[in-house]
Amino acid sequence: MDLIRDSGMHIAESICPAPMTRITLAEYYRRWSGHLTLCGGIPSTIVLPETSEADFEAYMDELFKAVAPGKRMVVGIADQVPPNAVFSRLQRIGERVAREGRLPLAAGAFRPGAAAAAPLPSPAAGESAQAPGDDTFAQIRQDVTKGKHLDIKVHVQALLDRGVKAEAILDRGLIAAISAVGKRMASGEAFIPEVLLAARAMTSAVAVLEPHLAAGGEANRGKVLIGTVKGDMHDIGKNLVVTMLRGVGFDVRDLGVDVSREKFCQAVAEFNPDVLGLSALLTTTMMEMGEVIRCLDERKLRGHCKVMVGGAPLSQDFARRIGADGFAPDAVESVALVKALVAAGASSRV
Ligand code: B1M
Repeated sequence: MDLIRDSGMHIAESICPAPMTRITLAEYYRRWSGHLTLCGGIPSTIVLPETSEADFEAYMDELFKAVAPGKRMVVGIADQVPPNAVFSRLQRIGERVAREGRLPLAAGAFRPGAAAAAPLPSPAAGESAQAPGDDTFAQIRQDVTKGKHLDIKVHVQALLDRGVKAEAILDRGLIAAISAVGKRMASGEAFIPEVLLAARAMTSAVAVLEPHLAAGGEANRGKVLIGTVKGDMHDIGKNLVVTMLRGVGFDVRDLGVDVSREKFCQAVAEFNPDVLGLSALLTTTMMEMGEVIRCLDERKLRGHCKVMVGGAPLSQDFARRIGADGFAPDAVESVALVKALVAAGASSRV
């Protein structure tokens, strides 16, 4: 970055920041803007239907803060507007630049998305921000945020001992906190080491919750093979799915993360599962799921093996488009879906 800054060039065109690449917009602006005029700054994935409305809005909320005071910045979509962009988002980008883009930008001054930067997501409908019980989870949310992987075990156990439900600890404590960390990561306020520490704390807390989340199983329900696709190292959500499925009696073989098509196909041939589960957390790796399915089809390995997909950027529609047999938005739903897929047996698609 320093070589480009010092090169004598005047313009850096098609700046494509995180989440599509590794460098945040705030970082580009901080390091280059006194020397180069920056063009771009909005990754093209942000306007694709695969990116949720919430993530699109959160990105736009952070944009003006990231490039304040805004000199030598020409906002645009890098490196081009993709053909399948959601048109209304292009309109909203224009509207927001017109409304909020007056120079000099004061970092944070025009941000309607204060909620996106808040430490916790909004409470559920019908629940006030100060609803009774919200404080109950404050300590473990803080443990995740600060990466306290030892303290969190004690705190989670204390909540369980008080009779607080494991599902509530997971949803309102752990997932709420890791989601907030993710938002800070997207806006350049949190960096990989911090996220790794948060992920480690979350993993050690889930280990304490596991026996409580997955109680009451019956043996021999069927066989499930599961893994995170090639190029993707995220496994916290996938591991929760594994815990829930094992808990209700499925025989689960977990191939881990960064699993190649070849490895999935070999394992399907050997293990002969009723269901193959594919997980992906990145918009850049979700397309790999379709390739795995194509590979299975080519090798005629989908006889009675159904394919379930899951992961935050996915949707039912995406699952249908890549030829999966089902999509589960979370670990609880994945249990119901696997039961249905095993029961359905043969070849019906979503
Ligand atoms: Co990553 N990361 N990350 N990260 N990370 C995200 C996903 C991101 C949204 C953060 C952000 O920018 N806001 C972003 C993706 C953006 C995009 O693609 N559009 C992102 C990025 C960009 C990256 C890197 C590229 C960062 C970089 O290097 N610049 C890098 C990629 C590395 C790689 O994979 N090649 C990276 C790295 C990492 C860490 C290693 C630091 C760490 C992962 C640690 C680990 O998993 N062991 C990490 C983390 C922790 C996150 C966030 C903060 C949290 C993910 C998580 O665990 N959520 C995440 C932001 C976010 O999600 N808010 C983020 C909690 C978990 C319970 O939920 O995984 O959604 P989830 O699982 C749910 C459902 O999705 C579903 O059930 C689960 C439980 O209910 N589900 C399934 C999941 N899999 C399923 C499979 C099924 C069924 C349901 O059937 C098979």
